Amino acid sequence: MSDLETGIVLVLKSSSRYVTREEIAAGIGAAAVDVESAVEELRSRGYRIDEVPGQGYRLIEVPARLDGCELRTALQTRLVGREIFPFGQVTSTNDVAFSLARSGSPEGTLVIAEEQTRGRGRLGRDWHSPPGLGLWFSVVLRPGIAVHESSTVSLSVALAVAAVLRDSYAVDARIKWPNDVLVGPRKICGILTEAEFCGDSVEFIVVGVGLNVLHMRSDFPEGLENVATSVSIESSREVDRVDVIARLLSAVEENYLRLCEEGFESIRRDILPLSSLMGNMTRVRTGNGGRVEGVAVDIDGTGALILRTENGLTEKVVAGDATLI
Ligand code: BT5
Repeated sequence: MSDLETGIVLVLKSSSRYVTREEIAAGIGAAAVDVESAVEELRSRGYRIDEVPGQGYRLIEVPARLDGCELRTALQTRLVGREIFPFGQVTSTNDVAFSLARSGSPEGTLVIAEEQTRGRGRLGRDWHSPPGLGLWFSVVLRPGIAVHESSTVSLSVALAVAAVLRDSYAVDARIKWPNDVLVGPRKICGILTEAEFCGDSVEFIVVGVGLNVLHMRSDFPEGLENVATSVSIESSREVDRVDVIARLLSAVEENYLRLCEEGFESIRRDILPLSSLMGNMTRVRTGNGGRVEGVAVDIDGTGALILRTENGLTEKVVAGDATLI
């Protein structure tokens, strides 16, 4: 989507009346003749733009799909989404973002898809990503942290998701260490971070976010209908995917910059009261087939979960799948 098209959509959105070709051109510093062809291009992409001779253009409707132009005009971020790769269908946005990151794409690059055919969770698990219902996206970040601090990035993103759901949609979202956002026992969002390392430091991290947005209960397949939920199911407010992602990416950026500039401590303090595990008996299955049980008492400065076990000792868990007992 060109800057010209993005500019036209912004001008039309900011006006409730008809705007002439010349006014648009002057507003965005383009030639009037180019405005005409760009409007045609926007129409071919699903924008309904009315035209009245002598009065100009008026935006009637934007495409229902998540369109690159719509995103560009909605985003209020400086870093996240400064390059956007929108797809109709993709295997996994994390796969695309990972190769982009490897080939040097800048920090903040956003890959987003209407549908993923092989959406992934952790440890090879599937992530259900049907078309038109959710937000399935990945962001390339280059935080300059040590390998053992990697989980602070996904926790910062989880906090951003939970805060937006709480503040803008009145959803009682909680963070389940290490990578889920839940409403009650149901999962509304999963986060998958995949990183490339250089020695002891992180070269880049791809943060993949899957947020169920417009699903009704019947949209979830067997097996997920009792464990998954969506923003539309949980919120009584109007839910629009472009609005949701604009808010989400602003919050992700804010937390990420806070993490890079101030460290994890203030984010950690915000996470603790929203953590679904804190103070509760928790079982964590660790990657190597191990199992730790205890009361979750803290998340430390590296993002690790601290459990107090039955014998009164504290155990630090760096990664794993946590469930409440
Ligand atoms: C996660 O894994 O929760 C990370 C999910 C990350 C998805 C995003 S979408 C954009 C980007 N591209 C990708 O390919 N992935 C990322 P995990 O903790 O392993 O949870 C996976 C489990 O969640 C599955 O085994 C199911 O039980 C459940 N699940 C699958 N799809 C779901 C959905 N849409 N909503 C809620 N739960 C789901």
